[in-house]
Formats: sequence, C-alpha cells, structure tokens
Amino acid sequence: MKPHDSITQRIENENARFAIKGVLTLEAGRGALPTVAIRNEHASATIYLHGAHVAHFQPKSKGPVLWMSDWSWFEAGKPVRGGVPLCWPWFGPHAADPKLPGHGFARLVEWKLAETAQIPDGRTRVRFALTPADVEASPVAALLKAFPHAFELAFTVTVGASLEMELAVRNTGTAAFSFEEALHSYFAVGDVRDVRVRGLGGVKYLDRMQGLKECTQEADEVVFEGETDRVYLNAQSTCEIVDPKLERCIAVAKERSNATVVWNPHKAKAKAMPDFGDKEWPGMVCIETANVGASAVTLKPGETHAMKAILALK
Ligand code: TA6
Repeated sequence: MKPHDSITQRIENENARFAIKGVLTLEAGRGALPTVAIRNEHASATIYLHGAHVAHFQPKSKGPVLWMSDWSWFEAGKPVRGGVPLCWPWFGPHAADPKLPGHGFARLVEWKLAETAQIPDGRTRVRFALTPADVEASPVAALLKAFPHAFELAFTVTVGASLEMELAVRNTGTAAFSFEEALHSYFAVGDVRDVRVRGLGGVKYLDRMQGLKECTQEADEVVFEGETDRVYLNAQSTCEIVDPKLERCIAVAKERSNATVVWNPHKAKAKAMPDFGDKEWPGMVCIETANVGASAVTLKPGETHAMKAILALK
C-alpha cells in the first residue's frame, strides 16, 4: 500500500469514530500528517496528532493568533516550529544528558485521539492521550530511558473565541516522579520590536542570555531589543502581548503554572536554526505556560496534576 493510501485509510477510519458533522474532521496536514481540523461558530483550529500539536487558532473574523514557521519540519520524531509545542517531561536541555533532544519527547511522538465533543455553548473539545506504550512505538522510544516511569498524559483542547489547553499528568506507577512541562506557545505579532508584554513587572527571572543569572523585571513591560530568553519564576499572572502593528492585544492566562517563559530568537539565533526562516523572527514571540526548575511538579503514585493555558484576543 502506498503511504498516501495508508494515511487516507487512516483518516477515514478516524473520521468514522471522531468526526462531528459540520464542525470537526480529520484531514491530512503538512507532511501528510493526520490533523484534527475544527471550524465552529467561534473559531477555526488545526491540531496535529503528532505531538498533540496545536498548529493554528483563529477566532472568527480575526487574524491567526499563533505563529508557524514556513520552514518547520512536519515529520515523526521531529519538533514542529510554531503553534504550541508540548514540552514534557523536561524543559530545555535535559539536566543529566544535554545530548538528548531539548524539551522532552511529548512533542516528538504521535498521540492517540481519545475523544471529541461539541459542547452546548458552541465550543468544540478534543482530548488526546499518551502513555509510555505510545512512545515505545515511536522513532524516539530510546528517550523513555531518560524517564523510566509509568504515566498517562491527557491533553484537552477547547476551541471557542478563546483557546483553552490543559495538560494533565497522572502517575500510574508505584513510585513518585517529578517532571517539567511547558505549553510553548508561539504567538503571531506584527513586529516584535514594537511589542510589549505586560504582567511580569517586578518578577524575578533567569536570563538564559546571561547564563541563567537571576534578575528582576524592573520595568512593567518586557520589550525585545535583542535575543530574549527568560524563565520568569513564581509567575502566576496573566500576560498581555500588546501589538501596536496588528492593533491587538493577546491575553495569556493560566492555572496551576508557576513559571512563564518569554522568548524571541532575534536575528542571529533564527539564522542558526534550520527550521526557522532567517527573516521570520520579527513576526513571533513565545509566552510559555510552564512549571520548570524550582516549580517542577512531583506526583506520588495515583496523583494527577493539570496545567491550563487560556489564550484570547482582548
Ligand atoms: O523558549 C525557550 C527555549 O528554551 C529557548 O531557549 C529556545 O531553545 C526555544 O525554547 C526553542 O527550543 P527548540 O528546542 O524548540 O528549538
């Protein structure tokens, strides 16, 4: 069977189980990867089963909220550059083995589509699931050696005028484990050099541009004058991306997240990344909903932790 036929057959089978007439279908996306395509009265969205990756979110009669590189890979075992990568069970370089892929394995493997539903207020809800068996069956099975624990992940996306994403982790094993996590959201902006981010004034952060030196956000607003890569600690507030060029403001609210990561690669780093166009960096900013470092999460057997992000145009 030719690869195209297999994806066509795969999509037909999944549509038979999960399609919602006039609202949700499974379709082949970039790289012929299966996607969940949602078009409801409030918004449209596209979510790849690969990484349970939200690649597109656009409220009705508005512009796209999320940014996606034209140079992104769309291949099993590789991260997607844009949308909302799921970073789990570690963030950034692996503490013990920096040779491992950054940001863990959750964004590198195909998740199972578990449930779709149209809820009474017109929003559409989709739930994806991941267990060690799914990772074992992927091109990056070896990464389980870096996280030898029993877990169940559930990622639930609710598409309305706002986009709600919840990453729930359950310890299904017999010993406690700790993990880091981030909803690594890439937002589309007119020009990052004009953008200001509110909500982090006075908050301490680790500045990756200064070797993770601890600093304090003195100004009320974060501005972007060069490569900016900061992990704001003990940060629970809603952030607002003020974008004068697109004449809009994006609110990034959250629940059960104690860290916020702010990133723009600027010119040099963008040029150094093969999956990031040299001239794309002014068009994006990352505001990431996270629990990393001191806010890493520890679960005893049977415990669950769920972190939520809510993205909305103000
Ligand atoms: O967003 C913060 C960060 O950790 C940056 O240091 C940069 O590496 C970015 O994530 C992208 O990481 P990736 O592995 O997707 O290239």
